[in-house]
Amino acid sequence: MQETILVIGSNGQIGTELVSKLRIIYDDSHVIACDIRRPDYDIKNAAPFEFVNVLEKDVLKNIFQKYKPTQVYLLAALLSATGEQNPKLAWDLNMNGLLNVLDLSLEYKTHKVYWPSSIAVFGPHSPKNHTPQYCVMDPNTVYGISKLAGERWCEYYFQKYGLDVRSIRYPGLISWKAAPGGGTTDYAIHIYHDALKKGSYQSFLSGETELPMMYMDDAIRGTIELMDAPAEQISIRSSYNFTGMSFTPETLAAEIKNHIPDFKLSYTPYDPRQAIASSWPASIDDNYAQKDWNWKPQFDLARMTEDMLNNLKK
Ligand code: VAH
Repeated sequence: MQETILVIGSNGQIGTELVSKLRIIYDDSHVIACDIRRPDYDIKNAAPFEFVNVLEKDVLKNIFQKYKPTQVYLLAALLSATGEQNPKLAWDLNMNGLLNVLDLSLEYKTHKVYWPSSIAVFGPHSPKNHTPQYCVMDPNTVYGISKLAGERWCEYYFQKYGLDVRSIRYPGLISWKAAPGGGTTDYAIHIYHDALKKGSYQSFLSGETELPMMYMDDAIRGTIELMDAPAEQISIRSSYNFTGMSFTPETLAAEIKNHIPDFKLSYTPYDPRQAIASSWPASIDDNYAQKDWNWKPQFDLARMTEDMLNNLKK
């Protein structure tokens, strides 16, 4: 059965790499990149691209009508830091964008829908270490609130209407190909760029702030492995805990020093993103992902740092 896949939010940090990977696996012309912004690459020669604002349901409906997608990935969202600067837009985009896609996926009998959640769904009263799949979740960012509500809607559309929606609670994602999207974990990307450019970095998170993280290669592979798993193996229809590693700015700097011995890490004065990071888990228990669809990360801090620096040097 020929797959036709819509990737909405294709220009973002995840979308850019997901589209490239899907176009290797499936026929180029059957992976349609959709975004509100024109992509950086030359769209005249690249595979299908559609301008889509996921809040314009009539425009979105025309895209579903045109392509009759068998799979839809909805990645468009405002992340934690930018969401706090524009709470109502973050809620509107993250929530109503999802509901538009869920409704149209039902209407057009899309086989599988993917929607990312985040470890931002946990809050100050969630267990801090090895945070379990089920626990108290009191997110205090609009981003986290919208992702927690979105998880409830995904499970509802599965249980009530049988829509095959799948989701992962991404940790902080680190990559070099596309710019990060305004998150709290973005320090772990900027540090590599500055280490090469300036030999130093001023972190907006304190040195001992431990957060769950993952290299983008692992995140993309895990996402596709989840989407390829047989439906009967999927026991979580809200969103799977998922992680690669945990580290602090200090341990990250120490690893960078193995490559750039004179690298200096310093800290900015208090930054609002510290409060967000402090409300999140330090580490995640992703035993359900391991059990249900055999999740295993392949990048640790050392291998990620080597790959990041080698690629950014090019
Ligand atoms: C953010 N990168 O910082 C995202 C992610 C867990 C963090 O959700 O908002």
